[in-house]
Amino acid sequence: MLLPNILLTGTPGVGKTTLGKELASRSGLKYVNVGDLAREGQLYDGYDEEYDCPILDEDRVVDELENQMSEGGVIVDYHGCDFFPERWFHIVFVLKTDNSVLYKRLETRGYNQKKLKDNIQCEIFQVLYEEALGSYKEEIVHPLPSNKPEDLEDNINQILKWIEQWVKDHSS
Ligand code: DAT
Repeated sequence: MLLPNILLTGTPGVGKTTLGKELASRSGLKYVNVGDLAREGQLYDGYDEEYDCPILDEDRVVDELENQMSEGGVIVDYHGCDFFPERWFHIVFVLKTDNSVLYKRLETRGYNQKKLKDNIQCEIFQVLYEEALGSYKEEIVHPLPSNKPEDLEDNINQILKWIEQWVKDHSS
């Protein structure tokens, strides 16, 4: 059976991991967290002193994922999306969270003032939404509200329906 690949993107803290894991368990699709994958495989290319974090080796991440992406049925979670091959994804969801809600979530994570400010600005300026629109066909990029538990439930149900329809359309 052919299965679609789904990209979940958005500013850190918007709820990609929460949605991705729940969606994987309810749909049977595989969940890949690119941050975890990079950490496990040390897929880094230097260190960013300003942001105090390792720099992702994007080419090695793409190589690492290529086989399973061509098989299909993968949910990818990452706060960036312009370096993945466009052909990988059948649909792209950009999660969005109100600033005050996002601020509290990131504060709870213990982010310092600079990291908090940068990420809130990233959300205000819709950086990831613009990046997704610049990297994929507009008609496959969908914003999703991600403020409260009901949003999570709605998003899951909506995506499950989309997967079901996609599978029907691609079975012959
Ligand atoms: P991300 O993977 O985008 O960094 P996350 O899934 O780790 O985000 O979520 C960050 C926090 O927000 C976490 O404590 C769970 C919570 N959260 C996620 N989606 C939510 C929703 N729809 N309603 C309420 N809380 C949510």
